[in-house]
Amino acid sequence: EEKEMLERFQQYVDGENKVEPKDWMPEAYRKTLIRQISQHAHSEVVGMLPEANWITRAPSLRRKITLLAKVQDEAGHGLYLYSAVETLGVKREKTIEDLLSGKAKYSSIFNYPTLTWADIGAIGWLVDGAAIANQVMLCRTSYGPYARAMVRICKEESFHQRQGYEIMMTLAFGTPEQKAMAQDALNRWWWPSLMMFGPSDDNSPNSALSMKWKIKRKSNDELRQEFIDKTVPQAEYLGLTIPDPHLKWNEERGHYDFGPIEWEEFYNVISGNGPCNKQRLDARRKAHEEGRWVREAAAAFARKRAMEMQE
Ligand code: FAQ
Repeated sequence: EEKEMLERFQQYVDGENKVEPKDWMPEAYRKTLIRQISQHAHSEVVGMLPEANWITRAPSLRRKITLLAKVQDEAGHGLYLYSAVETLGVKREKTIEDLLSGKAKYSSIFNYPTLTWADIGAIGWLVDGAAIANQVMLCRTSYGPYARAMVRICKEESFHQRQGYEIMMTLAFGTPEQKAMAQDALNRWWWPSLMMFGPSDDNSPNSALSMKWKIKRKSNDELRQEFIDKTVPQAEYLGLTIPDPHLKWNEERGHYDFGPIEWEEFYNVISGNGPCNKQRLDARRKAHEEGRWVREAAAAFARKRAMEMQE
């Protein structure tokens, strides 16, 4: 009977239908969604930290307002995604506990430091650019609540990407010192941005099932290539050099060829040993403790309101 259910589920998904929270789904489908969506939510929240580092030092009021709005958007994305995880039958408190204990993953990219203002430009341009490439495909993911959250998140990410590229334009077309800052930021963020797409397809244990069930609609390597193809002309426009001597247009493939990725660095970062992993988790733990009274007060207020409604 289980086999029959599985077959029917596959047909349903193959027919481009959305799976909704109360529908029957294979346990492995539920599990991998809980894993991916909660990691995604954690990434949005931890992702606020590298940029928050520059809010108080933004070079103008206008830049400060824009950056503040962007960082607040990321908090919002985290909240939609925690809500989407809850539709799968886990409490958000549990997923957050897993983040704070170091058990759950979040995107490798947020374990790198933001050393100069140009990093804020590079993050918007490259990190949000990579996030969009990945999330546009997730707008068509088979799980309804995740797909719908992605539509709105993508709209906001496009604004973030332009915000970053505009900072890069200002710097790249500015003084030689500003241009050098932009180049330095590109040098440091390029390779980590390519790692955001995850391991190469032949080393990606979750891909087979996720593709079969249409949770993922494009493979890690496909998306990485799309991102490179889209970004190279943007770097050329800025007059900046991508730090990859092997980068070259391949007429036959219709894509850019690129040099080898240092996977050892990637695995080192996702196993907790990147340059800022400890700092990021310490910051989240501190924020969680300091916010405890707010959560308790909100819960007490909700209980009081519920009692008043009964009377
Ligand atoms: N970092 O078998 P696969 C943002 C893990 S954008 C850390 O290929 P899968 C916006 C993977 O979880 C960033 N871990 O896995 C923003 C798995 O470990 P597990 C967030 C990674 O799931 C911008 C193992 O390696 N976006 O936040 C990474 O099929 C600016 C094997 O990998 C998303 O999360 C990595 N880069 O494919 C915010 C998008 N890559 O769980 C602020 C949704 C892989 O088995 C500022 N997620 N791993 O222990 C996805 O599309 C997928 O989960 C992939 C990985 C593509 C990331």
